[in-house]
Amino acid sequence: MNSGRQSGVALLAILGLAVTGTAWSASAETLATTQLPSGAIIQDCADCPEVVVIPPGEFRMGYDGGEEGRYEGPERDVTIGYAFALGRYAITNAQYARFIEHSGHPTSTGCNTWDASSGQLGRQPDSSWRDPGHGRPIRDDEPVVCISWLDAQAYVQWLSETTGQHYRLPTEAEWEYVARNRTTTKFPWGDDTASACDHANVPGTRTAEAWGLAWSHFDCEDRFVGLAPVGAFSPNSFGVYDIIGNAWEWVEDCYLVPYPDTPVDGSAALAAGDCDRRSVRGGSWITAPFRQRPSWRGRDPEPHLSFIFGVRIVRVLQ
Ligand SMILES: [Ca+2]
Ligand SMILES: [Ca+2]
Repeated sequence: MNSGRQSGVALLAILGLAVTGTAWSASAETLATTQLPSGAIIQDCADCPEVVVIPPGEFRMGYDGGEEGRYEGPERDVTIGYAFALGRYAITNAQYARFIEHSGHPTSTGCNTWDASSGQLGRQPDSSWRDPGHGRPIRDDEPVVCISWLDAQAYVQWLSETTGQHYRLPTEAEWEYVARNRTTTKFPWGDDTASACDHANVPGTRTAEAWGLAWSHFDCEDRFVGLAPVGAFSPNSFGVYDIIGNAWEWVEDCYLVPYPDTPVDGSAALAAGDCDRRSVRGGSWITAPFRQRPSWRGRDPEPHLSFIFGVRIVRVLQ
């Protein structure tokens, strides 16, 4: 993370200001957050997650190819007619620990982790975000994992209450709009797979060898075998880090297949009654290449805990 700039950002945030890394700060106090430029960073308290202003825009969402039983379409044009602010990074262990400490929210246990002794994925009764099966202690600056969609909802509710701002999960459309990085290529960096290890924490040759992966990986030598600290790779064109790879990110929508005709305005698709499964996006440090594409959709029940599932948040601008 860019620690040298963080203190300045936090200081200005305390004063109710928002800044980008460059020229602008002096006039910020006179602007409403809805008027902030694309790329501006907002931080509502010194320990709060940084969010980046994302401009309105249009994009082609979905994909009409894909895996059998995992349809990503139909492709459709989506117009997001509003600016919003998206987490610059995934929520970290330090940020989640602060939430647990101050909210009294219980720690969910029984996370699905990798059992090294059996070489299998399985539910470990004592496993939780504090011990997600990394084989080492967790780091403050890496994404929190082993949190459920329900935990993620509790987090944004608490953050909203403590800051007086409106935080929520991203919608699938908002998430994919940013993840596509203004491109129509297979990956946000282009179509090639050989350079993937330069752009995101995805499984390369080192991870495949260390974990004995039974599925495909990228043919490049990866810097991180396992979860990486947030911000270890370059941001995308919106100023957002790690949206592809590292940890999957829960989103607001119910997992509906195929996509319903509406909404196509950036809002979340929701089920009429209870939702069986929620969408989760973006792949992880151990996910096969095809599932690291921006349009690919994971799906799991709301209470599900996984050692590769975390969350990124949205702050509504007002
Ligand atoms: Ca890696
Ligand atoms: Ca991610």
